[in-house]
Amino acid sequence: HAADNPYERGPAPTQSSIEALRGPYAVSQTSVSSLLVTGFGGGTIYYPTSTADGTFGAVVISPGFTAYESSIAWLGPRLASQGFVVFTIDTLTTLDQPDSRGRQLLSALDYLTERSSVRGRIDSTRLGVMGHSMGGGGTLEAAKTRPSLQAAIPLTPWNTDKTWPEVRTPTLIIGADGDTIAPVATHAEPFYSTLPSSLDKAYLELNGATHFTPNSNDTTIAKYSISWLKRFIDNDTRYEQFLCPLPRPSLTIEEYRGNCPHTS
Ligand code: 9J3
Ligand code: ZN
Repeated sequence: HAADNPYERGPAPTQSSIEALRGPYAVSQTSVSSLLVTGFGGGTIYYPTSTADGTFGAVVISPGFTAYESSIAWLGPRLASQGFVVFTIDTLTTLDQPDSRGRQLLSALDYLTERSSVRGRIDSTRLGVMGHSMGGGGTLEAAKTRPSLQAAIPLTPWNTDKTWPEVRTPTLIIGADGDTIAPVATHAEPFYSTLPSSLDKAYLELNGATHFTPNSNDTTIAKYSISWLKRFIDNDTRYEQFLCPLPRPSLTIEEYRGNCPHTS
């Protein structure tokens, strides 16, 4: 319980609590104008309304090529209501490439923890990154640059760099079996395989899914993202039960790879 882990937040999880459209925390939001920040394109911060439970870990999420914050907005309240501060961002231009998106994720994290109106609600030692497509490629870039990050979740990631042995951040890569824009055979799968074998890492391939599945509310993406963020940003071992033993193939899971039990 909380006496053993000062970072755990919220009640003991169940299958239904991680699948629910909303978690236990009521969520507020505030928008960040692109005119008032540098290094990224502004966005929306979703955060637990109450301050009664102390500080929370935080996650920044980047959209993909040609896309806006709106394309990943569903993740804001869905993750924040489980007990995280979540910042969905716009990029400087919609054409920015993964390396730029990686730098923008880090600029947004720095804004969030150092200057934003919710900075006092965040534990700046417990941070993560996520992103869709080129934003997922940027997620890997951000983790490579800043090994102090606690969790990374690339969603149907796209990158020309196919090898990620430098990453030290626990990483859950989510691919889609029907992705023809970032096919898993040339993107998500080699990204996963080239992460260090000693790293806490996992590969979830969605069944019956496309490149754009991460752009709509999706319970499989949500439940494993929540579990990964809780396990590695909050050190909350109550969520290990959803990650190990490895989930079996199902109607929504084509394949799941990983190393269990987790070590960090
Ligand atoms: O962010 C993405 O959707 C990347 C896939 C893409 O459109 O690449 C084309 C260069
Ligand atoms: Zn590489």
